[in-house]
Amino acid sequence: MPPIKLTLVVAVALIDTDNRILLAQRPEGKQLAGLWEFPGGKVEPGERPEETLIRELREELGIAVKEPCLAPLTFASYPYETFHLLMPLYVCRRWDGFVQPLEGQALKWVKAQELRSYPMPPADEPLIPFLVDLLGP
Ligand code: 9L3
Ligand code: MG
Repeated sequence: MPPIKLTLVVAVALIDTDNRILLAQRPEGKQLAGLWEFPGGKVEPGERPEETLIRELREELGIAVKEPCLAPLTFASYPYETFHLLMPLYVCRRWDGFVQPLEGQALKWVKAQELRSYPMPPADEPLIPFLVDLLGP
């Protein structure tokens, strides 16, 4: 068996004051285009996952997160053909600035129980019950 290439990606459930969660649609031309995901991205060499989260949210959404929750709520794990994705899901309720689609991506704020209606990457889907548990219906 060849060694598994592990790819570490971080994702965040941004939660607003109405307990809605932000979903971002993956843009045309990217892998998994059109699917709705928890925002985030790949951990670059030398970064700690929390630093990746802060960078990705600045680049993709124009917001400054001060304190992502200290420990991830849970982890996604998904075996793609060419790599195995490991993805902690952080929860964040406080940030500075206004959420903007800086990469042209569509954005939607959705209640936990509505998450199921949005087609998601296979790694993201198993995270939904954890958010329903955290936030209630
Ligand atoms: N991915 C899956 N769910 C997510 C995120 C942020 C990312 N919530 C997957 C899609 C790609 C890989 O992780 O296969 C890297 O993401 P990106 O750098 O293309 O956003
Ligand atoms: Mg990304």
